[in-house]
Amino acid sequence: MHVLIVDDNEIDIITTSSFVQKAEMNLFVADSATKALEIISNRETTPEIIVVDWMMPDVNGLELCQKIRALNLAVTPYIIMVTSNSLGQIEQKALDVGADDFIEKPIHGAVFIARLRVGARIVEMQKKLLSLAHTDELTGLLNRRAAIKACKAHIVRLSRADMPLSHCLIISDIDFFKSINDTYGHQIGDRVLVDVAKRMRNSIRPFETAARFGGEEFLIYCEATEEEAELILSRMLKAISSSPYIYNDLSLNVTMSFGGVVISKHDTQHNINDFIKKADNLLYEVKNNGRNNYKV
Ligand code: GH3
Ligand code: MG
Ligand code: MG
Ligand code: MG
Repeated sequence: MHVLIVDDNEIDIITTSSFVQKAEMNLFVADSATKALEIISNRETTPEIIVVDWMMPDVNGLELCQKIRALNLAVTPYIIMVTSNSLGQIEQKALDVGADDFIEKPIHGAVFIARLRVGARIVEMQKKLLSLAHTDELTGLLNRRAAIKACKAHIVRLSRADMPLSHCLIISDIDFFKSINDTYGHQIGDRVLVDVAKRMRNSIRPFETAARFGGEEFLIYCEATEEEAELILSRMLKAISSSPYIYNDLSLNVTMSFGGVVISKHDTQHNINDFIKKADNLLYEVKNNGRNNYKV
C-alpha cells in the first residue's frame, strides 16, 4: 500500500510518517499540494491512500482534494483529511469535497494506523472489483470493456508521442469454431478458447493488449509499423495453427483469421470504433477468401 502525506509542517510530517512506517506501508511525502499532484500523476508512485493537511499555503487541502478527484485516476485513492482547525462544519466540508475520512490534529497514532487500514481495505476491495470488471473469466484476458478502455489509452499515448510511432489494432476470429463445439462439445470448445488466448498473449509484449472481444473473437493492440504489423500477424497466424491442440486422446487443428489496421499519429483523432470497424471489415475479407490468413 502506497501512502502519500501532504503537509506543510515539518514536525507533523515526521510524526505522521512514523505512523505510516509502523503500519508497514510505503511512504511518500509532499510539503505542498503542487508536489503532491506531481507524485500522484507519476504512474510509478501513484499513492492509494493520501493524507492531506487542510491548512497549507497556496493550494489548501480542500482544493487539493477536489483536484485529486478531478483527475479520475484508474484506482480512486482513499483520502484522509487532517487538520488542527476546529472551526464549524469543517468535517462536513472535507467529506463533501471528496475526502473519505477526517481526523483532527494532534493525531493519535494507534487510531490513525487503524484508519489507514480501513483505507487499505477499501482500496483492495476496489481493486478486486476493478479486476473482476475488466477480466474475461474463461481466458483471463481483458474483456471487451477493458479492451476498449486500454485501446483509448494507447491512442492517447500515441497522439502525445514525440517520436514517429505507430500502432496496430487487430481483430481476429477462430475459423469454424462452431464445428469444434458441435463435434467435440462445448467443454472442449472452452479449452480451445483458453489455449488460443494463451498463444495470442504470448505472441505480443507485456505492455501490449490482448483481449477477448466476443465469443471466439479477440482484439490485439500493439506497437507496430506497417511492416512490423505484417510480421506480428504472420507470427500470430503461425502461433495459432502450427501445433495441434491436445486434450487427452484428442488432437485438434485450429486456425484463425485476422484483420489489422495500422494507426499513425495523424489518425489519432478518429474514434476507436472506426478502427475496430476497419479491422473487422478486413477480417471478413479474409473469411470470404478462405480463412486462416490475415490482411492489413
Ligand atoms: P467462421 O469461420 O465464419 O468464424 O465460423 P464460426 O463457426 O467460427 O462462426 P460462428 O459465429 O458461426 O460461430 C461462433 C461460435 O462460437 C458459436 C458459439 O456457440 C461459439 N461460442 C461463443 N462463445 C463461446 C464460449 O464461451 N465457449 C464455447 N465453447 N463456444 C462459444
Ligand atoms: Mg498545515
Ligand atoms: Mg465469430
Ligand atoms: Mg469464428
